[in-house]
Amino acid sequence: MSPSVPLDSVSVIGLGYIGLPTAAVLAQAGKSVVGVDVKQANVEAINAGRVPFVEEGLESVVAGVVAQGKFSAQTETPVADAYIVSVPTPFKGDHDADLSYIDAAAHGIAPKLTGGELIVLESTSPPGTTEHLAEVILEARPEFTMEPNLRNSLYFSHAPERVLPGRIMIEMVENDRIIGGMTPEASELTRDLYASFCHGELLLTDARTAEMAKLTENAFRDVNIAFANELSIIADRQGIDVWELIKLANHHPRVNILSPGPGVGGHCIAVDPWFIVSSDREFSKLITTARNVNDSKPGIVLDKVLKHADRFKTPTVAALGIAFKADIDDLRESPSKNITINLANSLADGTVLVVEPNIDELPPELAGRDNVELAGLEDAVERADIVLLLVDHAPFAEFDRDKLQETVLIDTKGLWR
Ligand code: SAJ
Repeated sequence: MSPSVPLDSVSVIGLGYIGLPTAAVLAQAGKSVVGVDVKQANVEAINAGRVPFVEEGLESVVAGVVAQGKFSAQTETPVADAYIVSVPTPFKGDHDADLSYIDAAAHGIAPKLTGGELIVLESTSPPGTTEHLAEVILEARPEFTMEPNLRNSLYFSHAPERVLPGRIMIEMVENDRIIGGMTPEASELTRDLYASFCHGELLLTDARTAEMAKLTENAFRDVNIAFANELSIIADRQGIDVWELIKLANHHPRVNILSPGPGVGGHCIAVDPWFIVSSDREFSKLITTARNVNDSKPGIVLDKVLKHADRFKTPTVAALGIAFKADIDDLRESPSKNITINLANSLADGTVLVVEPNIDELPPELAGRDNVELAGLEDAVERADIVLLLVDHAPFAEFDRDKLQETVLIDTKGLWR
């Protein structure tokens, strides 16, 4: 049985891609939620019912719960029954996780505690990070303990998020959820809190296993994409169409190869496997190699484009898509964006036409350059000597391929084959 601790008021620390939707669905489920973020501009936008990034279905829920008075945002950590820490965990130069945002959240929470609070870490983290969070808080407040069911108990757990950007509002509610407490009582309390909005199965384990499970999911995906990317490199050198190759191989009942592309981007799959590597460098050979294969792919795509561009005196390249994956506006850790930047750096006498239907202006790294333009699809394809398809955005899939007959086409996603 869970300890009898109230879970009516919740504070979500970090109102980014995960924290804000989590806060919104908790408020929708009837909790009194206060979100905390260091960015004053985001706090103000949220309190006006606006969302500072694009995520299908999120803004209407945020606007609704703000209007009902169930959710507000501020820069100071408040007193609450439960805290959800959802801050970034980037990696440092050596691929070790940077836990400074978690430490800052812990220092914000510690002075507010009165005993009996639940503190959940949602940020994707290396094994041992929930324990680290508990240690930081208990060091600041030595009068508390992790021992359950006492007046001065604190409960710590890890509940990693597993939602797919673009489908967050659906997956937040429907996906099964792994919950790993520092004690069984902490797991049970966390289950009670998440059951208020999550209809998926709530799977209880310990904190270390939960941390590793999240990393394992993304490393599994990274290793499998690396296999597809490696095949694409080998097939290209052999004059074999990798898309046909994979399609044929996938007819085998026990083969299911993923799709190659220009590289792996985003803040999750390209990052999380390094946390496994940094926790055991000696024995994570396959995971390290997969990361390196995926990280090598943008350079291989760039070399191929430059080889073709050599044939033209002043080459014009249309780069179709700079987001990190299809049908989103997220340019973070985007291999397509990096290829496009390197292309612009390499083609001093050429022009790069960037086609990205999900943005209105070029990102700072590409803006203001003489040889780079943000262009429409039809216009760019008409003007280009080389069309480089980098992202399988829906409008590209609908494009009439007959218009490409005179142009060199490099299709990294196999969309137009
Ligand atoms: N990609 C390929 N080939 C594929 C699939 C993906 O090249 O066959 C590329 C994409 O183009 C993109 C990258 O991989 O650049 C990652 O895209 P994704 O859609 O596979 O995943 P993310 O990073 O948006 O979200 C992942 C999800 N994890 C898994 O599917 C195991 C999501 O459920 C997690 O919650 C999220 O990471 C996270 O926050 O960790």
